[in-house]
Amino acid sequence: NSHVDRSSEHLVCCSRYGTDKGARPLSLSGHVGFDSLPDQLVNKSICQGFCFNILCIGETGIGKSTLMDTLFNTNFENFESSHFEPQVKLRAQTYDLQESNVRLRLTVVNTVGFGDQMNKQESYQPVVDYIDRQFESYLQEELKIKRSLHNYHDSRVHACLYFISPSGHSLKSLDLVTMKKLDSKVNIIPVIAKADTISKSELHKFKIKIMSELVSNGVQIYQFPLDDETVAKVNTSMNGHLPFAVVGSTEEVSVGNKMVKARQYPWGIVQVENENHCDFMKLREMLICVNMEDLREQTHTRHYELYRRCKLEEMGFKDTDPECKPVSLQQTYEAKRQEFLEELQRREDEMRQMFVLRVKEKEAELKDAERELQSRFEQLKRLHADEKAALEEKKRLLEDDQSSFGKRRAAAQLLQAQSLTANGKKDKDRKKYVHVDTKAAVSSEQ
Ligand SMILES: Nc1nc2c(ncn2[C@@H]2O[C@H](COP(=O)(O)OP(=O)(O)OP(=O)(O)O)[C@@H](O)[C@H]2O)c(=O)[nH]1
Ligand SMILES: [Mg+2]
Repeated sequence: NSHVDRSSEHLVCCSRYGTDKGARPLSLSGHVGFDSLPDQLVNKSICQGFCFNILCIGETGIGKSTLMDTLFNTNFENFESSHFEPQVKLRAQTYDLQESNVRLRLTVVNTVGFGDQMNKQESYQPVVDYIDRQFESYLQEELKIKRSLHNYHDSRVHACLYFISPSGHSLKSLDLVTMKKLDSKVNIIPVIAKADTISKSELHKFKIKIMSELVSNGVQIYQFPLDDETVAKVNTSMNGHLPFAVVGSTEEVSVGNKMVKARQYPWGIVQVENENHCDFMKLREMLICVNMEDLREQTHTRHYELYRRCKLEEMGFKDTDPECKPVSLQQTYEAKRQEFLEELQRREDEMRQMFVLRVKEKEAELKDAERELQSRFEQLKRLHADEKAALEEKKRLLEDDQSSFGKRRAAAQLLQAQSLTANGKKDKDRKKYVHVDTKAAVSSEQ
């Protein structure tokens, strides 16, 4: 049955393409088989499995983990955070889930410590950075020569559940500033958390207030798409219920003869899946059953595309030149390369000139130093010569003294010798007289 329907749809599509591209529509006279393409796609998708990433932004203890557990009918790993985290951290956990034969790789990212900072930027900036990082790693994979996008774990955030505190008053400035920072990066689905704590009339007014505040602050939230006729009606009606007021609970309570997920109070029971009690069912229907694929597609075609465009433009790539003529990537690359080489050349010349200048300066410095050394040397040489001359003079004087002293000594020696000789003669004579006298004395005694 579906084959028959789809083949007629295909003919419509072909004729649409025909008018768009100028191709001639042709009718087929028999079965060809390409009407099975959608089934081929379905089979391929089932084989590959799906991937979906949800980011939960909300103050500590607002009910993020409970809602996720309730949405996916399971117990994810939950860590209670304190209000004293020094900074906001993003905790991502990935799970493989299976429902009938469909496998879903689900990543739940939680903001830990969000809203506990004095400075609002400290709360939202880590979230912005996280989203950008996921885009960046996808872009890097896409830019690789050897890409493996078919088995790449896509961590880009497909849906962002923004948990609004059920104050019944208005949005906080942190809510507005955070959503404003994120609305061009991610599909924001605002939800009023713990909606069981707010009365029906207050909730109605609160929803209107929130929507008008979002509009007046220019915050773009995700709108359920209306282009697919099969879901346009439900999506239109659901867009009117935003933001969804949700209640989370994994506790089973017996109501009538069945067990339902509910929160029990002394005065009554709030049933999570009862549309009269809260919008939980609407959220699950819209997020998972109807628009999950659109959320993935919007992430890729709108948000990632914007990120990619800005990044490539930042890197200097453009689709057109200044005269609006189309430029290929190759041309841009060549132009960039040329620009780079010229810049390199310019820098090299600059460095060379600088080098020559420095060498000249150094040379001049060295010459000055050499001159100074030379003059110092000359001065020392002169000093040395003067000292030498003075010493020579002293030596000469000394030698003169020495020679005159020698002469005087020789004269003195001569004199001494003469006087010695003279004295010796006198002594001899005296001795001779003494000898004669003695002899005379002896002879007289005899
Ligand atoms: N009244 C009410 N309480 C709720 C609801 N959802 C969760 N809670 C309660 O709020 C408390 C915190 O819930 P969590 O789901 O752990 O909140 P959280 O945002 O994940 O907290 P952190 O991860 O620690 O920041 C628990 O006591 C929940 O039972 C709700 O819809 N209504
Ligand atoms: Mg939690």
